[in-house]
Amino acid sequence: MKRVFSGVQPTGNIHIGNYIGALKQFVELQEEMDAIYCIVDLHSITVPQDPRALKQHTLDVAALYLSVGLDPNKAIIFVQSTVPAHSELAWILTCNSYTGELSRMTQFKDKSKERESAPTGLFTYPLLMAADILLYDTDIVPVGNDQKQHIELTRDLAERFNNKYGKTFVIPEYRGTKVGARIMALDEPTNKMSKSAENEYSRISLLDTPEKVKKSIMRATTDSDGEIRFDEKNKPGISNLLTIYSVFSCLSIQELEKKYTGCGYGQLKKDLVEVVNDSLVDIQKRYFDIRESEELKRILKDGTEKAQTIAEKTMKRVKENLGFITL
Ligand code: ATP
Ligand code: LTN
Repeated sequence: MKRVFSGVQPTGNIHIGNYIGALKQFVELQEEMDAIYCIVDLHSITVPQDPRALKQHTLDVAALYLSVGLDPNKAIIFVQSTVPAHSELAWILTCNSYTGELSRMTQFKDKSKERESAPTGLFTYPLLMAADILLYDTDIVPVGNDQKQHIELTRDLAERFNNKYGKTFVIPEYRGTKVGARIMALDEPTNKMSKSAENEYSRISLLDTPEKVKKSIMRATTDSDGEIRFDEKNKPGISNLLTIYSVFSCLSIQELEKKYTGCGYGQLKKDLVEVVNDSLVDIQKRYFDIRESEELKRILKDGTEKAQTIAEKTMKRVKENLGFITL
């Protein structure tokens, strides 16, 4: 059976971009693969976090994993920092990587641009991500399109290591969704929808109220030509709304274009509000049942134990191949 691994940062505001680009695939893939899903708290501290909020957000993401349909009987769900091997392997990969290849990562370039001085962790972030993936002999990594370059780097690192030290790692593959691998911001549809964008109306979070969803969609930036047609280059706003509509309604983009021929943008937006809110109601109901339950911590503890067992095996192989002694 193939293995799937992925992770989400506990930085709050999980939005429909995260859901469409990543979480929805996680749920589908747990049915056909050996699935491991992580809450990557070590990644989140690459930028400053408030310790109390971090704790809350970690449990929030865990509860959201379950609310969108991850099943602890089918998938291992755990928190990254509870398995120390992630940091250990990240160091080993750091020593087998080059600053040149890390400097080419577009996420680093984008995120460091916003700051006067870039935190070192932001620079070495992809090595920790590679460690996450390689620790579990991962075949498939479902992520949004923004992470594709990190998966390519992971493949390079694994191949380099295997060539130098003998076969140690499985070479993983990127898996993106056909529709929605990059959901755009509602206010500026040429930017990706992001958790950290200042304008809260730029995104729809999974825990948003129906009123907030309505405001965000009704305010979404479109264009002035008035035609409902999918054309990402010339009509990024409408194309983004059609993509979101398609994912939540299970109608294809072509079906939607047909349905809305001759209609105004207002009608499309009004219907989209309803479609999104209907889907979020179910997720939110499950979320509030799970979030405060003891069950949640039990699931995470169980996940740590299972992940730890797999990670230890890989680390044994890595250390043996590197020439570290075992006593
Ligand atoms: P930020 O934008 O603040 O950096 P993020 O929204 O990218 O954060 P992550 O936890 O880093 O959040 O991402 C979780 C998953 O969601 C990743 O697989 C990522 O590729 C995916 N993802 C993030 N934004 C989008 C988007 N706009 N469209 C599709 N997938 C996305
Ligand atoms: N960098 C990813 C989160 C992440 C991840 C991973 C995804 C950390 N480790 C391993 C897949 C596999 C992001 O979403 N920004």
